Amino acid sequence: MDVIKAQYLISSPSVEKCPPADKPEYAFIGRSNVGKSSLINTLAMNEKLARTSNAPGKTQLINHFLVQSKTSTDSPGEEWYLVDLPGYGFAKRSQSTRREWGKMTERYITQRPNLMQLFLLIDSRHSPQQIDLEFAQKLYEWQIGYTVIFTKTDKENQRTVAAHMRAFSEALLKQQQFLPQMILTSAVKKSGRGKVLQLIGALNQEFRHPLP
Ligand SMILES: Nc1nc2c(ncn2[C@@H]2O[C@H](COP(=O)(O)OP(=O)(O)O)[C@@H](O)[C@H]2O)c(=O)[nH]1
Ligand SMILES: [Mg+2]
Repeated sequence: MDVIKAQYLISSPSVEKCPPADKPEYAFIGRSNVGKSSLINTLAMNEKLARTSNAPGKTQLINHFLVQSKTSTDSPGEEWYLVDLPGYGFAKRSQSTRREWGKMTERYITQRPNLMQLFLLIDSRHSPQQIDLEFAQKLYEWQIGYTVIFTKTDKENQRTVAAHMRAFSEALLKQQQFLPQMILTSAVKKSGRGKVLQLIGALNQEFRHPLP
């Protein structure tokens, strides 16, 4: 898949305020600083794209990007949304801000009709973190399928990354029955980009307009 164009569209305070659910949508969530915006930039091959969503005041919002792609030169182009969700685990936030974040993201994740896949980003430099496992547990309770993306794999050697991935898988299997698909990425080396785009391309084919 070739990304032809990607642009920032809008930042929304709630699922109701999001753009019409008329295109397949892919959302990214994880701790603040895990690399969500960097991954979106890597997918779009535009280093400046997701910076908009890092602007003060926009960090608590649902940030939509519109992407146009092509799978081959003679196929018609496709349009889909990338969504940069506000991160969790930001220590300086108050209890009430965290509660707001929880309500907004839960409603977005469980109610957005065109959400084809949620990507849960995990920092590959660390052994399993409680906050990530708790969030994965919530997704399991809400019965939301997701794909795990390990970020920053350029920062550690392959053995360490593999050990962290294995430990995370083992921790997940203690709380859920099946393992999600897992993809290793680096925004520095641009690795894993093809795998994520391949998955998105396949899911784009499955997209059907939701009933009103
Ligand atoms: N080495 C390396 N640094 C990364 C990678 N992804 C993100 N970063 C850095 O991690 C920091 C947080 O990234 P950002 O995308 O803003 O995280 P977000 O808060 O989840 O959106 C920034 O300084 C990025 O440059 C990666 O794959 N490799
Ligand atoms: Mg960000």
